[in-house]
Amino acid sequence: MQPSETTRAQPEMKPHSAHWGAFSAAWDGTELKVQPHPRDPDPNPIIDNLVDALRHPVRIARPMVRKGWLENGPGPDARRGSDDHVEMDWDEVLSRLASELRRMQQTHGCEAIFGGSYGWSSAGRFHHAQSQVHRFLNTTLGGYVRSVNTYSAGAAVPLLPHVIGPMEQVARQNVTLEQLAEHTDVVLAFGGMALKNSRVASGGVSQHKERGAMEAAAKRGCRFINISPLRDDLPAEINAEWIAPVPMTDTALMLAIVHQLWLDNTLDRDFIARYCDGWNTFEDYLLGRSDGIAKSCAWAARICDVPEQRITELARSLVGKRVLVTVSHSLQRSEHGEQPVWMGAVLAAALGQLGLPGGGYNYALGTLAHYGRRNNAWPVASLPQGSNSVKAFIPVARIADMLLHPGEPFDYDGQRMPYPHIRLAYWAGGNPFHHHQDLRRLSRAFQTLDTFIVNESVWTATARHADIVLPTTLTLERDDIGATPTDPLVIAMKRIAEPYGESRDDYRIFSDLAERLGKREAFTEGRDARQWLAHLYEHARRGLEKAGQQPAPSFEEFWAQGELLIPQLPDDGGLLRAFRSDPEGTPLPTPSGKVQLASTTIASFGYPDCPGHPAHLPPQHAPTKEHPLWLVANQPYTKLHSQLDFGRYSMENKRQGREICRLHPDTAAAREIKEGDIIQLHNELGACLASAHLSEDVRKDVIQLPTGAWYDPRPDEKHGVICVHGNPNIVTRDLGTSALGQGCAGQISTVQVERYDEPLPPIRAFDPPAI
Ligand SMILES: Nc1nc2c(c(=O)[nH]1)N[C@H]1C(S)=C(S)[C@@H](COP(=O)(O)OP(=O)(O)OC[C@H]3O[C@@H](n4cnc5c(=O)[nH]c(N)nc54)[C@H](O)[C@@H]3O)O[C@H]1N2
Ligand SMILES: Nc1nc2c(c(=O)[nH]1)N[C@H]1C(S)=C(S)[C@@H](COP(=O)(O)OP(=O)(O)OC[C@H]3O[C@@H](n4cnc5c(=O)[nH]c(N)nc54)[C@H](O)[C@@H]3O)O[C@H]1N2
Ligand SMILES: [Mo]
Repeated sequence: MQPSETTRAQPEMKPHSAHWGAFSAAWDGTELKVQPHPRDPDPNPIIDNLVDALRHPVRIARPMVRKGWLENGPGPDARRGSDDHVEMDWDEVLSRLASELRRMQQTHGCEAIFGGSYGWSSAGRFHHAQSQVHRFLNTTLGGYVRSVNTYSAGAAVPLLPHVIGPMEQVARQNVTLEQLAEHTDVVLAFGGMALKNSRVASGGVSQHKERGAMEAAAKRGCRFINISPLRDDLPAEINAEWIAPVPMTDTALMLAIVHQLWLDNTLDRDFIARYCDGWNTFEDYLLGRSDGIAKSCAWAARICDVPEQRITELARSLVGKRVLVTVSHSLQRSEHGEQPVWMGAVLAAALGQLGLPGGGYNYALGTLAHYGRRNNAWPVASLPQGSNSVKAFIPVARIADMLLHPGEPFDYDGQRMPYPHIRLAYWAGGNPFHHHQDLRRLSRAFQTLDTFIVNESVWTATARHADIVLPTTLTLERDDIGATPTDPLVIAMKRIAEPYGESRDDYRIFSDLAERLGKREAFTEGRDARQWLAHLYEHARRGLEKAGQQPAPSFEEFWAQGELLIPQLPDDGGLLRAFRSDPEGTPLPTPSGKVQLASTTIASFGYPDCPGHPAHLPPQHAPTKEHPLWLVANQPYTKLHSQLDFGRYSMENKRQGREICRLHPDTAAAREIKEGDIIQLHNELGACLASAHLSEDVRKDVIQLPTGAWYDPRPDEKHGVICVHGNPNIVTRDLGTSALGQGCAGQISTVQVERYDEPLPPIRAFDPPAI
């Protein structure tokens, strides 16, 4: 060994955090060393995507302006997405952008500015890009058209308050993993509880406890039933049973279970009488008095493609057991996604389990690390957003509809409103060309804008569509505070490396833009980034003191220590436990104060796609002769959404540079597809390539291509556009879940698949564009 190697100073490992967990890292100028937090029993391998991210060529080094925008000025432009960009220095780009923002506000008002900017951003509380852009638009221009709800739970968020209570309480402050480990006899997991999903949480957690809790429960004898088109939506270690119904038929399966309980007279009628409202309406539907069809096991067997006897046996096996029903977010991310969310609550009520330790209904338990945990006694600090003078909003996944149909009406949760006419959109911290459906339509939608601005650190397809691209730092290039409502460790997220190229923090970008709009003070309140960290910390520290907790150290002490463990609230079972023990004293926040097995409010909306009780509603888009397979486009194992798709762990798990698509060996054989072949998935919207992986863990009429591969479109004679990399959103349909929620329905589509024998087009998604 060279003496210089042994004596070279090793850079210090410093604490940091990401949505996939707390870690420490050190950067020596060429390589990043990353280590998960020592208290993490089950670290998330996604952490390895950071290793080669810092100086990857796909980083954006300097501000960029689209050629067409520079030459012709603001205005609708079909070149967006295929145009070249030119470099511009910071001073000039910020001045031009400030005058465009002023022009927009003065000529069209803030109602013409879309600032929804949906996306996961990074984990820190202060540099959270979405919060930054919202605060900027509010404090400098007076507001913006916002979006409500999430791609995660677009149907569940508006539905649950009508039925049982706010999502936060049904998902997050309900049955804990501790209760599951100790009390549950049977977990009926609709959509599974995949560890790849539950090891992710916005803001990050320092301990991934899901695997341990499920193992402990299984060891005690708890029975896990994975109801999903994919076998591995529950971990192999717990020996789960697998029931694989046809996608989007879960409501029928749940109805049949309740029907069987009715037949056997094993319904918990006392529970229903005391705690529920609307049984008669629901029963009329269940028994077929209202529509002539009894929702029997035989009926469901035909719809779900699950043997009748299996459903009957399943129903009978639940009686007298501590049953926990979970419904993953994915089930509601498709047409009529409201129905399984509602029916899950009805099933748990029919079993009389709501509010019992380890029992009842925990919507979305197992889909994100925030669920199933105790909540902190410390309120999470976050950047104040200022106030928004614009009242107009859209449900988040109606973005393309809004841009393509200004002024036209849309329905949402009992209201009818016109789509605002948007001329300028500002995005920071999201990637619509990852999250949205029917990407060709989305591309057309962005072409209608006068100006599209994107703050990004890497050349995503969204950045490539922008007129102005402002390069931002990665989280590793700045100081921040890591804190979530459910993990007791607050982390001093320290800067690990210098900013790349000329990239700047979103905060600095917005501060300098605010300056040019004459509003610097309003945006910054006179604080620099460091002073904001101290301010946010101090705010929370005082809150803790007020709550009668032990005094926490000062910001400087906390920063020097690198982390702080804070107290958590007791596991009290939340809203549903309180309701169970005293239904009159602590009623549910629903119209009747009880669980709504049917809802006169929802019935009064008159929506055919969301009636007044949970129902099995066949989708508009079921498989056809042309598109005979269901596509499950779920969350990726190897990354969070599209973030760091170019990173090590993600890249190692591609083949020939393509995303991997799983299909059943029989489905493959019928198409002469072998392991590792490049295949093409297509439907009426477009096509994409992927590498075929044959697996018996997939239903025969289902293929699975996760999201996350960066959109890499090429013109295609037959299909219009083909994504050569494997982004499934080229073939997902841009539909709302229903008139009630208008949520994203991107989880499921229908496609045909075949072997791709043409010469393989190169991947260009990670090459910087022509400059
Ligand atoms: N077909 C299909 N589509 C889906 C889903 C599905 O199941 N099927 N799931 C949906 C779901 S649940 C979700 S939540 C969405 C996720 O969609 P997104 O949240 O939009 O996806 P991300 O890849 O996390 O995008 C975050 C972007 O922010 C950028 N970023 C990170 N930190 C910063 C920062 O500090 N500053 C700035 N300016 N930028 C930053 C990253 O580089 C990245 O491009 O996808 C949805 N799309
Ligand atoms: N590694 C990783 N983890 C993540 C994310 C990520 O991008 N990467 N994203 C995070 C985010 S933002 C969210 S919102 C959550 C999302 O959590 P989910 O939406 O629950 O996650 P998915 O993986 O999309 O779907 C879970 C499973 O549901 C099954 N499924 C799909 N359709 C049906 C159906 O009709 N019926 C039944 N019974 N099952 C069905 C699929 O087999 C799929 O694997 O995950 C979070 N966790
Ligand atoms: Mo999500």
